[in-house]
Amino acid sequence: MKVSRSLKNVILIELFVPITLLILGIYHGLMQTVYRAGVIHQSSAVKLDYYQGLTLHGVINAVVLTTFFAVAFGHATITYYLKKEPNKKATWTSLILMVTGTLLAAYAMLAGKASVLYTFYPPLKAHPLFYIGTAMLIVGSWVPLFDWLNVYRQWKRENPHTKIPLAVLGTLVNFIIWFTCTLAVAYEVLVLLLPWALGFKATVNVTLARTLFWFFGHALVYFWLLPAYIMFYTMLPKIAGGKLYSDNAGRIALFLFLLLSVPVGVHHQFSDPNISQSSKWVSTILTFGVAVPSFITAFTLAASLEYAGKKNGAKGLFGWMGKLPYLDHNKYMFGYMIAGLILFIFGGLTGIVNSSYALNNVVHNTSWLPGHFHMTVAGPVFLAMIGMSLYLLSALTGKKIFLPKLNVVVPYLWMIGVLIFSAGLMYGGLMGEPRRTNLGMTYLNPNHELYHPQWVPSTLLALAGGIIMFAAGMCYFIVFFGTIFKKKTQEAEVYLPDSESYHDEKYIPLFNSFKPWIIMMVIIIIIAYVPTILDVLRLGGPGAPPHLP
Ligand code: HAS
Ligand code: CU
Repeated sequence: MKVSRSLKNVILIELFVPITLLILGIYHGLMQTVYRAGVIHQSSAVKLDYYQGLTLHGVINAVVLTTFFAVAFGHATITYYLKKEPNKKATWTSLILMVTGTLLAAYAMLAGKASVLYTFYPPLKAHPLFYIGTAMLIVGSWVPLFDWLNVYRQWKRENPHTKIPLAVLGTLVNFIIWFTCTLAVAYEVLVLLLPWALGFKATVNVTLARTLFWFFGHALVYFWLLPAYIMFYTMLPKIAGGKLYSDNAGRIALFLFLLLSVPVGVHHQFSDPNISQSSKWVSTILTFGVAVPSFITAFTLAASLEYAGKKNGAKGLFGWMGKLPYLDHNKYMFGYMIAGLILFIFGGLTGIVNSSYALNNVVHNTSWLPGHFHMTVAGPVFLAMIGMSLYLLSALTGKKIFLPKLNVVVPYLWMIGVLIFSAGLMYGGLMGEPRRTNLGMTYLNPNHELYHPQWVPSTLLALAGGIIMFAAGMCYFIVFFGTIFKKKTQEAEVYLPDSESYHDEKYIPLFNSFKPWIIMMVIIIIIAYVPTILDVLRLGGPGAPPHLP
């Protein structure tokens, strides 16, 4: 379908800005592995501090790229499936807020005044522009939700008994989760951190800030994941040559995410002293609950792919795995999705280890954690996002993909890199290797009294994986920017592959309405979070002394 010039430009800018910044983000990812392995002493390579580089890496890759992409992809799904465009003023207002916010935060980080990592825990203090920039990025991403809801209501009036298209349901669920969870981080930033950074307040309640952050922070990971899930449900079966095994399974999974994404944040605070054990236990149980929609997804997608493989001529129990279009460069989105899914099997399993209250003691704050989250956010999320960015770029500009045969191997190269990288980090983590620590300077220096030889092989393994990931990243940039410079050779229009469903499932009102689910979501959040906040307020939190940087 054709889209207006204005919407096309908004989406293209929302893809171009974060992918360009990603060059910096990926570079700092490589440098992390280099410094941690002690191969190069940081100050000899660039003047950036270790934590400054890590902040740039985390904020650009995990916050900027994901937020911009979610908005751009949301515009595409709403427009394509509801056949109505979002409001022009709203799309531009959102874009301007997000770009300005990103530039302010980027200034603070590049100037070395906000080396607080993407979690910005106090008592680490950033320059006020970092907080203002982040708040603008978030508010900018709220604007489309309210506009899309208008478009949706209008569509619903015209189509009262039609199923909400799955991709639209997913987009709206995702942004409702996002709006709910970002209220807490907005409060943290505007009421606790900004007045403290500006010098109006002498101290800050550290535990309260962390609790508000994680109210946001866990839901954030599903805000990253759901655009990928939308692609897996609606596009993957079709591209593989089959059908979606169950459309209702997709609806149930998405609504379960709406219920359970927010109230589980305390599983990041199992080691925080000011939260009671009962709140932590509730968080473990609810986290096991939020893994259920991912299990539903795993089985539904496997069934859909099995059907596709068999339609492509596969025989036997596992023959379907060999009859999928892994290296078909015309169907490159398949590779970007399947490589992510394979990584997510391991990302999901390690997540369940993390969420088990007792086991968490073994892995918390070790390098096991970045091992886990590179197989989630740098797995299905990242691959789906960069693959779809390329797809939308090509569709909206009418240009063919540059070097398609290189493009089709990028996701597999990335997958191999992440598997090696994460294996190294997790192996080290189980031997106590800390995360967020520049090991190279002390622990991996044989002449230093803190020398830890057991972390040498693990950090070298992570380095090897990091180099492969970097190489895959560079190949992607060549394809993405090469495509921009190609000549237009086809109609510029958006087409999103839309899988038919295998079963003829009836219209079920409960799976086509948001209200009952939103009410349940609020109730579960209250049950999980009121006792937690009371714990934090009752047991107090150490205030940060004013002189800390
Ligand atoms: Fe996590 C920490 C628990 C999912 C990201 N997580 C993190 C952090 C990040 C992150 C960034 O409970 C670090 C935060 C920080 O900086 O401190 N996580 C979980 C659990 C899940 C989970 C239970 N995490 C994610 C996702 C992320 C993400 C998704 C990003 C997008 N995580 C934790 C916990 C911590 C944590 C604790 C805190 C630990 C600590 O101590 O600090 C679950 O949602 C996972 C469920 C997933 C599955 C897998 C389903 C498999 C699928 C693939 C099927 C494959 C097919 C292909 C069909 C059950 C869908 C087959 C075809 C072939 C051909 C083979
Ligand atoms: Cu979490």
